[in-house]
Amino acid sequence: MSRLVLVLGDQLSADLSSLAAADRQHDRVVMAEVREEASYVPHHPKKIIFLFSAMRHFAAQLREQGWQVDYYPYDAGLDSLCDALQRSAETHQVSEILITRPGEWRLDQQMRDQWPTQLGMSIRLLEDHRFLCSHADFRQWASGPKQLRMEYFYREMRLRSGLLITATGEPEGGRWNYDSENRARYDGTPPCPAPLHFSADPITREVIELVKQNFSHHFGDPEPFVFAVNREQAQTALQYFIDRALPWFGDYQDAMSLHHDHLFHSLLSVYLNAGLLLPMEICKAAEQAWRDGRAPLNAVEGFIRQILGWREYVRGIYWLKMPDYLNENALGSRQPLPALYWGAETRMRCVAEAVRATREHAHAHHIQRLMVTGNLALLLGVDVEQIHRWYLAVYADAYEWVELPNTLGMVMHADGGLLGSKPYAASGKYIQRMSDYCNHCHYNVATSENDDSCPLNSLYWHFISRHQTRFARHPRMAMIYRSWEKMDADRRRRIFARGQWLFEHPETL
Ligand code: FAD
Ligand code: DLZ
Repeated sequence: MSRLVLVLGDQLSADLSSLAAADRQHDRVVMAEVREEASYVPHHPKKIIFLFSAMRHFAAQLREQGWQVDYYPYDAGLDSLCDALQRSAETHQVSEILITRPGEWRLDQQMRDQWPTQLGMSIRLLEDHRFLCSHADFRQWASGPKQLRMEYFYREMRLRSGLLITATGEPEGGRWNYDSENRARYDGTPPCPAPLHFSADPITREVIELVKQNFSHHFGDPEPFVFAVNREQAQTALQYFIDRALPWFGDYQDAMSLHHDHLFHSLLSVYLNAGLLLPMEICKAAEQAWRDGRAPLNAVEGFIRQILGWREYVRGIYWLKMPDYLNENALGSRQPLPALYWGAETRMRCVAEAVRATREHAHAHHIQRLMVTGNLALLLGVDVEQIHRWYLAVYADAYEWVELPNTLGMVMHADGGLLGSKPYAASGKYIQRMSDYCNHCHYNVATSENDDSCPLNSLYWHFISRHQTRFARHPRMAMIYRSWEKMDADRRRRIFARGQWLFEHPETL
């Protein structure tokens, strides 16, 4: 009797707990490209190409290491991962199934509630040790403070990991957080590194054809496909980032540019989330660059905070709050997702650029996701489930455990302030300050009430006004409400009227 080890598409790590618990002489690995996973949202073609190719490369690597691998390509026609296990169990004497716990609640439930009956055998779910904070540790931390805040979680993670901590247990440089130094606008210097491109090998080329045949109806360009698809290439991408972009990551973290889609961002999330890289190795590589004098502290701290802090924090919140989290909608946002998110023409330059980058790269950087497409969705009151499914579909790094708290919590304030104490609502002034988009836009960012005024300005005040009862007494928003109240009543009426019209007619944006 052997055991089956199911390895999911985002579990491509050699030291995965399920592989560590198995015996390569007797047990069999199962990997499968299946309809259910490839279609639960219309994933960007580049995301599917990346995952199928990386899965095939990983399976080949496991075989080289002596594992028996049952690999079911998409053409095998399997509907679900459970069907793949069934297929392998039919041809081999199987006693048990080992699986490292999946990242998404949806699959975790299926594995616990449905699969054991369907398969007629027990499933052993193992912890995913690739994360730096376990579910149990996060739950314990969350049971302490009255208000959950990422900053305090992050400090604890710094102390636990020893990253950027002195011998006496203090934060390096004397401060925990250098965010205030990380808000520069980018004016073209220093030059951004050219994005690193990997050329497609025969495995990837075959997958590109498969995806073009089967998923051409999904939003997004399948080619050019330039991602790393195995661990070695992902490590090259990490080194490239550390050498060429990390020194400026902090300064330009919040900047946006018409001419540079990626600026100094790492583009590592897609590899990290699939398991080709591990969070601690990335953080240690960044810390070492600082210790060697190759990158400044504000950059390295800012970068480590994203991975050790935000990434672990949103995962903790997801597992703490699911499944109810999915249904939260504190601001009652129910407007349909405008067609411009799927590429329909818009005269808003910032939005057009973010959607174009998304279509071309299956990537947009954090500020584009948060302050452009996210801010617009918040101001327009877009239905939370629709915008969640959009973010889950269009980015190559998107998995529900990381995407949902960012969308529902950080962007839409649908959890009532759990992830961020106040909404990230912003007018066009923010975009103007952090980018060069407004100088090349149809709309006028200096006004709010005219036909050609920046829609974000009118919609911002519309948002402020329609949520007055909820936010007017919020200590960090009181000043905004005072400005709104101080405005001339006629002007206020005109701005609100334009906001209302845009709210009802987003197709005109
Ligand atoms: P960098 O800017 O180089 O940051 C370094 C790393 O930090 C990233 O690779 C990522 O692992 C981590 N990180 C940074 N910010 C966050 C964050 N807010 N939450 C979690 N990890 C973070 N990230 C995903 O990995 N998958 C998603 O599906 C996803 N959806 C998002 C949806 C919305 C609405 C928003 C606002 C953010 C989302 N993010 C998501 C977070 C962030 O935008 C991406 O991690 C980042 O843009 C990836 O590009 P990068 O690797 O160049 O990141
Ligand atoms: C995202 C994805 C896609 C598109 N396809 C597959 C697949 O065919 N087989 C597979 O094992 N995993 C795939 N994945 C990743 C899973 O959806 C992911 O493992 C779960 O959502 C848990 O995070």
